[in-house]
Amino acid sequence: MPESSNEKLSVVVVGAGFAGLYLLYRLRKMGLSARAFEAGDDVGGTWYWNRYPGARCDIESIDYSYSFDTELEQDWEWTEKYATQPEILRYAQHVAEKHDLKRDITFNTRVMKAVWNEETSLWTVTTENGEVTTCQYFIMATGCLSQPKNIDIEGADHFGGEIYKTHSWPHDGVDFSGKRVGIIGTGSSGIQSIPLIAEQAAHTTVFQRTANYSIPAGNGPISKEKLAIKQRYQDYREEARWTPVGVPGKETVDFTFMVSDEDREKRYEALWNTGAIPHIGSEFADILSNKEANDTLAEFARKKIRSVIDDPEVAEILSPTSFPICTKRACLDSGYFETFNKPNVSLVDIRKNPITEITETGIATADQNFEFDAIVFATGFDAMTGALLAVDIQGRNGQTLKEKWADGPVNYLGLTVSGFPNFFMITGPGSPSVLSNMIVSIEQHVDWITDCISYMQKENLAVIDATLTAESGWVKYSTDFSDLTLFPMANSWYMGANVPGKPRVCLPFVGGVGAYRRACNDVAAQDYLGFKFD
Ligand code: FAD
Ligand code: N01
Repeated sequence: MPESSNEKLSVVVVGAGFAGLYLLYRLRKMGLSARAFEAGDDVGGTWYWNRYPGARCDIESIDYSYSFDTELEQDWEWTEKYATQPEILRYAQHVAEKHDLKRDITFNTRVMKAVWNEETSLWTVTTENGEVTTCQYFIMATGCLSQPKNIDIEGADHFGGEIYKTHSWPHDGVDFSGKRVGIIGTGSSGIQSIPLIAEQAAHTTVFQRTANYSIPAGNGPISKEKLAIKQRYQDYREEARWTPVGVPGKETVDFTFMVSDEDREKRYEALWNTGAIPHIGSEFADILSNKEANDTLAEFARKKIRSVIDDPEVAEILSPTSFPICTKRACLDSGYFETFNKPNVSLVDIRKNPITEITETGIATADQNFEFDAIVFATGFDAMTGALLAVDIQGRNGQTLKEKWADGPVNYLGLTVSGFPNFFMITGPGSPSVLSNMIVSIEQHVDWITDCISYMQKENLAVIDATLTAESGWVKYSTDFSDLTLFPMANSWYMGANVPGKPRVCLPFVGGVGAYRRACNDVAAQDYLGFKFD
């Protein structure tokens, strides 16, 4: 990277995860000058930062991979059904090297501010080092789950022992041998890391606020049937693009109470044994919209928990009841529940016995003080909007994105925001993103955005902005869709409910990847209906 300030580019990209990498690839193919700024010191995004023990994908490797490079998809060999974090990171690094992408990425550099200039129709982007770049298009590829949630527990900085956070795990790993470890958080990150930490530590204490649904991963080698997909990979990818979640599977046509209790049980059993996270909520067409239907699957999941836990009181605490199954992202685990049968693992129900503060020596709850050598925070993210709002983005008339989104992240197609010209988001709020196989969604977004820029070049158009009417229409459509489902019943990060003070809105578009793609394609086919060009 030239050290110069005031570099002028066609496009500035923020982030070098899977989204930033593919975007750079496409922009370069179009002959545009582009640079990505990345806060980390390497590519990979999620898979660069989240190096905690047990971190791995919950979408099968055959599905969770790029489709744009047919040579890559044939040459790359995944070693397991669900790839581990180190393997996915190697894959991202391999892609960056294969396509020589790193020369257009400035690492260790956080973007702090981006301001639209109405006179020049350019964005001015400033990094934390004070470097200033101007560009025609400003694209945030900053990820949905990259901005950690602030630790909102009193005294967190008083602890004298070791502190670890799953989202920014030390690169050299951590040795917990002989240590007393406390872990706060039982979302996917907690559920993946707890069994491995407990294997090593002298004693592990898990602080659970909300019990979670989790399915056994049944990880292992990739099956012959799955490997055979490589012979028709591009057709399979095309199929994936039109499914609800970006992974091919059978279309659900049955409703829960159309089948006998016995048949339903058999179908749930089969589902459980495949560890099929993408399809868990769609075994029946009404699981995500009818609470009674949802209860049948939720009770099945609770029965599974009770069947593996020795102590009925512990089983009770671990059994989720406070939200419908699949309205928070269901987890995929390897021996999570069984871990609580170990003599050196304790569970604290902090709904009944709340954490009062973190002390110099451990964690104090209402009725007990715990002493630890290390505390692990697996407390999640300010999802979907956190990384976008962490940058001071100023659009037309000096309006900031923070002001515009004070009551929730209004947007058009989850890709653009009215009043913020030539600004795009990859997998932003209002898109299916986190409810899908994210690589499928990332590729679709990048393709749509780069096609839009090509269209503008061809038509000699300099500025694109979504109309307020189109934006309100999309927000209404999105909200109406989520209101038809059970998603609003959960205090989930999908609803912004995990971050105090965050507006409660369903952040992802729940209508599915295929329907969403159709809507985006329709807009483009009608000369970008809902946008104004200058
Ligand atoms: P990210 O990978 O998050 O990359 C964004 C990058 O932007 C980061 O490197 C960050 O440092 C950088 N950045 C952010 N703000 C700035 C700034 N202001 N300046 C400079 N750089 C910045 N999805 C699935 O589909 N299946 C899974 O199994 C799955 N597992 C996951 C497991 C974990 C632990 C987590 C956290 C997420 C998981 N996801 C999964 C979602 C995952 O985030 C996506 O699949 C995908 O990796 C996102 O890629 P991205 O490039 O959009 O964002
Ligand atoms: O975060 P989370 P995550 N006091 O928000 C608890 C993806 N992912 O990092 O539920 C006490 O899910 C909080 O409690 P509660 C995936 O999309 C995928 O685990 O708010 N507890 C919860 O238990 C996932 O959904 C994989 O009551 C506090 C936990 O911390 C997303 O990333 C692996 C607390 C946070 O869970 C986020 O997952 C990892 C407090 N003050 C991540 N604050 C795969 O398996 C929070 N908690 C592929």
